[in-house]
Amino acid sequence: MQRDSIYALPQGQVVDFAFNEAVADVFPDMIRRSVPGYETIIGLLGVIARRYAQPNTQIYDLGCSLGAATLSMASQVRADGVRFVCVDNSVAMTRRCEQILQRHLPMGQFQVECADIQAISLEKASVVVLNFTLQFLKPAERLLMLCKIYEGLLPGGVLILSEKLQFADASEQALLTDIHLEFKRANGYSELEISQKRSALENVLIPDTFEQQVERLQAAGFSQTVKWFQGFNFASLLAVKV
Ligand code: GEK
Repeated sequence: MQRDSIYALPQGQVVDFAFNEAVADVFPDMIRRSVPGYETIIGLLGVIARRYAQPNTQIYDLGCSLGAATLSMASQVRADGVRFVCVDNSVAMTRRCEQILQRHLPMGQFQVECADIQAISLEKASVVVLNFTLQFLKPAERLLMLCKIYEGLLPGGVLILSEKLQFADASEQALLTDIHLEFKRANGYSELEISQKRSALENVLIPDTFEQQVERLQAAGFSQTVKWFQGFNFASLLAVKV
């Protein structure tokens, strides 16, 4: 695994974060050292998919990056005739994702598409994963995305939605941000790396509160929403289409 040192040297002007070749090269290390609980979420969402995957349906991994969620689900799902559809709009990610999945899954069991997740249509979906992806869409476009997912899900289907959270209560926000900073320091990031990455993400990753997430899921049609994981200011929700 290549170590992430993208923000280790001072950058005159920090430009907006992009999922380019340099990021794709170090992505597994970057996300593991930046998102508390990432590896646990990846492992456990496979178990959730195992519970909800229906035979002869599709499982969508939206904003798949290198396909970690798909690999976890593929190792757990027992239902027959399930196909994985992995979508990401970064060609650097989808090229690598395709190669990784080819090594682990039979051809015909998966498809990797380089596309904006807002432009695809979902069909016969029993499980949809948005693992830290919705937060990169413009806030005004997020509800429409969830409505589209709801429409594409079969009855009994589920959405697994993981997001960085912000908190309406200022002291809760300060406390969890502070612990998250310590998590990054504990994982070897310097103060310079932390502050340059923060600037790069400022206009790109816009977090919502848990309450906003639940309201939006309900507005999209999901009648049951459960928070099944939280690590500091990062959480994962399960939304069920009854
Ligand atoms: C994982 N789910 O390892 N359309 C398609 N892809 C997008 C869009 C969009 N509109 N916006 C962002 N992306 C992965 C981790 S990373 C999370 C997901 C992070 C893609 C983007 O290219 C990137 O690969 C992914 O969403 C977000 O479980 O880096 O914090």
